[in-house]
Amino acid sequence: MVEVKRLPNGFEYLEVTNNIASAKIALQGAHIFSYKTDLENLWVSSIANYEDGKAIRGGIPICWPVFGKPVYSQLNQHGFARNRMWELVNSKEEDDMTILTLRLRDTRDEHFDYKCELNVTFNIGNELEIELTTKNLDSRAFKITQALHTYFAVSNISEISITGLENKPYFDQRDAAHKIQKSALTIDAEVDRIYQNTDNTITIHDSNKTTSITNLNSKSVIVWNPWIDKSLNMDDLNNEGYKNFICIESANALDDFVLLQSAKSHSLKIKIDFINIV
Ligand code: TA6
Repeated sequence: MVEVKRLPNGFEYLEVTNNIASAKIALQGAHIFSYKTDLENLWVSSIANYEDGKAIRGGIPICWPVFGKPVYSQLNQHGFARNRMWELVNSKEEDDMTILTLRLRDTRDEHFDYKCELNVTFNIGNELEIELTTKNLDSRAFKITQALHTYFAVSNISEISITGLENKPYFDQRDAAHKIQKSALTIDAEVDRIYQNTDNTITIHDSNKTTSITNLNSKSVIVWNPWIDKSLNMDDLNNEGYKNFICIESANALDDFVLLQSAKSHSLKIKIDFINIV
């Protein structure tokens, strides 16, 4: 079942239910902010904003047509797709799987003045698959960077480990230095890193769950957690909130930008498999 729901302030979202999973996707930003199988798999801040023009702190914001705040662009951090209204253009329902496609009609901006089509397809079932497709309808080529900025719910940030990034180079956004990841990643301080030349699969090991993330057409992965001090300055994250999420973002960033020629398309695709340990 797919229903359109509205919060008292008019904020609209799609509520999806099938035999296996349920999900909530805000029309602003095509922003999935709940995906439940047995348990909730995505993290959302308890004081997140659900209102026009503000991205929800949590779930999977779509960063497009830029990731971050690159020096070559005057666009706002993470672009405008996460703050604009998308529309549902296709849905297919089976007992164990719901497939929804949303489209952003308004893809132009004074700082990104190209004609293109932007679609995102969600496959909601035993796994969560997301495909973000940009098609260039302009006569000129353009460049994008992008990310599916996933906030994964974790039981305790200090107790997880992340594998699949070993021996990979990364750009540390904290001190603007290039480094190499030596072993499995554990978190005990703020992290804000853009891993480069990444392989397809990254795994989060938690006490109650193993999450495997498979990326296609993407060679960059961002790992972010604001830790204590940064959290204190964020008005949509409470002080303890950082303990229960890790952002692992499937991206095309830095040198892994996408140069899209006229009439060509590019799809950033992820498949996430959450396996509960009983
Ligand atoms: O992806 C990591 C990052 O770019 C961080 O630098 C941090 O600022 C985070 O995203 C959240 O950005 P936002 O604009 O959603 O507050």
